[in-house]
Amino acid sequence: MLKLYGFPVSNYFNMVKLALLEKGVAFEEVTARPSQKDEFRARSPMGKIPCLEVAEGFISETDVILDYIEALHPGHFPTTPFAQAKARELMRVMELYIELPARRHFGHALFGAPINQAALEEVKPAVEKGLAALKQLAGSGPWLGGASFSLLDIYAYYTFGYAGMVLNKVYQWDILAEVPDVAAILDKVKARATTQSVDAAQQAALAALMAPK
Ligand SMILES: N[C@@H](CCC(=O)N[C@@H](CS)C(=O)NCC(=O)O)C(=O)O
Repeated sequence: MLKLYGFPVSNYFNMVKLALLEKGVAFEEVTARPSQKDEFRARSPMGKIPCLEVAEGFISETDVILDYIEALHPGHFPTTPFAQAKARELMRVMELYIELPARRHFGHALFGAPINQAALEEVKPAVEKGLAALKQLAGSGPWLGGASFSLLDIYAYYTFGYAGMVLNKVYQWDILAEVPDVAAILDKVKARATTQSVDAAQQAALAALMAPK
């Protein structure tokens, strides 16, 4: 059986978990925190979560894991080369130009670390560019990838989860208001029973993490 390493606070872990649930693929969750220890880097070379254990070995990096799952259990990604390339372009834009810049404020907004002054100036214009690119690339619905619910919707949902919360806290900036069509799609993702179960586990894990020790 597939083993998914990570823990439910992680937005990337939750992307893979939701994809597996949506596809009805059996998997086991193995609790793991990011770690630079040799033992964990043997599984996930950058020490990040998630990683996936399959019969032949380990796979890390969320988009690569999603590709692998889709190859085994198709149905949630475009099938023609150009549409696949455009879908990957959209996912890359969300990761590199929305999630990653917003991540520079995660320590402060989620865990009370001091604000990163350089990030305060740099992040907002970076995310503005990412949102403009997303707007340009997103089709006309009803889902991000077109006619049907796909990995793109899953990727977007967990990209915007923390990024939205954090940028709101730091800049009082509602990034979803900038992309209302995407916001409407994410509302539909949120309403799915699978998403609700992933989100409930995330909330419980977050509450445990924040609880006074
Ligand atoms: N590019 C990676 C990002 C994964 C990632 O950043 N995971 C976080 C947890 S949400 C992590 O492991 N952080 C620890 C670190 O960056 O060392 C992916 O797509 O899986």
